Amino acid sequence: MFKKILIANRGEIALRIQRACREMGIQAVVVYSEADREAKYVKLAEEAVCIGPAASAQSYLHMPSIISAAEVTDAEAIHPGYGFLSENADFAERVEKSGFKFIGPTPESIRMMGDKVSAKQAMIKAGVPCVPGSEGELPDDPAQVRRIAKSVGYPVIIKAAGGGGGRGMRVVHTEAALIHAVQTTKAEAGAAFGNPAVYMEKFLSNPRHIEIQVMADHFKNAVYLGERDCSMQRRHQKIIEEGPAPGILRKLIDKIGERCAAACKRIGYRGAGTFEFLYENGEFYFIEMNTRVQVEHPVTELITGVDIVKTQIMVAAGEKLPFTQRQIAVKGHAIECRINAEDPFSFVPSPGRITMWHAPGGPGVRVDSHVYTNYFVPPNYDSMVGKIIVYGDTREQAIARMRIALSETLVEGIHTNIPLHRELMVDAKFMSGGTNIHYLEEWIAARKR
Ligand code: MV4
Repeated sequence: MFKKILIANRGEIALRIQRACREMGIQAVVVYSEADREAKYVKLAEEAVCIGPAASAQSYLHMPSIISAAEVTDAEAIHPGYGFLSENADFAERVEKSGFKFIGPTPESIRMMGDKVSAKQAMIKAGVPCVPGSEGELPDDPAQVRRIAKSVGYPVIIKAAGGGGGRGMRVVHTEAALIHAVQTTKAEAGAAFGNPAVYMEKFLSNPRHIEIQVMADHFKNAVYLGERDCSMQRRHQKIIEEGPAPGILRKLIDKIGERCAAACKRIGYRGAGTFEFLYENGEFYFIEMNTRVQVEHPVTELITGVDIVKTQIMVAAGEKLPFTQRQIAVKGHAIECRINAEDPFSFVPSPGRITMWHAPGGPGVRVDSHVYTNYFVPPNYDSMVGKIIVYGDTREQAIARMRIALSETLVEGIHTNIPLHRELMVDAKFMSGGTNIHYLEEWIAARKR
């Protein structure tokens, strides 16, 4: 096992990874920007290296500074967390070329999934069901593009191969609008991602966003760890995630999960990964794969008992997965609320000094957060200040525990979205379960303050 790991991230995930290291007897080195000097993950670390100014481009995204920090501290491996460099294949490659282990999949896997066209082609080959659409990249010939759209059936969606997470897509309802939409999306994709390639899919109007967590090792063992429902989102920012997904038959999840695990084996995937699906009318359609640990990983940890971050580290060190598929069972229900420093009505970020932070507790309540009373939330990064994750035997119990946890949470000095979560936890449609990806935005539009 590694003796020392460098954590190339900040905030709650830097603390989460540190906790896994501590449990495994591994020394953790953290890096921080000038804006994060006072962060809890820095204060708690046995070793911390300042890697630059507040701007991410000059600190958490600056590969030479991070690799130098690993060199001067004699770390053996680098954990990228989520966001920042976590899905940057060039970073993974440079980490390995500099003699460190990258805690994640190979650069080839990251590259394959970063290109949404090659990701989809790999999944089709592996028998994972995908949204019907163009076979690969759209050709240049407008006549051919029209023919493809006609056979897919309107409405269609044009997506950039280099996009993902909601960036670089355009819905097209009629043939009259098709060619202009393709050209605009291509131009934007070329400018934003350095890759003008686009592809086409049937546009699903009211899907849910369901994702399957997987873990794989170097020995072609791959296991799926159930699913999460991440449909409660606004502008592609998830705010509530839960597992299992309400109302979806376990048999169907198992069928899809087995395909995901088989796909991992086929492509030589290793580490943690997430298969994102749209779910509509009882069918699953693969859209993208994430090659990192995700913000919402605690939901899966609570319903399966697997420590995802520890397992990532074990696998990266060359150990076998410590469990088989037969040993994994989904039990109970977990819900995560992301607590953001933002106005609960306008969603405008609300950085600044937290004059009072009191975290909730009690049975089945987990809080993953890096903040504390007197902490200054810097304006330079994502507004998430923590996550409240609850577990219950049933979904009803989990919701009840979340209501209590939210009512116990006291934050002063900044605005947070806790009032929004409190309203949603008593919303009739949320309580029935199974709302789609549009629900939250519609609910916000109709909300009275
Ligand atoms: C779609 C779709 C409907 N049909 N693809 C948005 C994020 C990116 N991961 C894929 N996205 C979508 N792809 C087809 N063929 C609708 C969305 C979408 C969405 C997906 C998941 C969660 C929230 C969403 C919000 C708007 C649109």
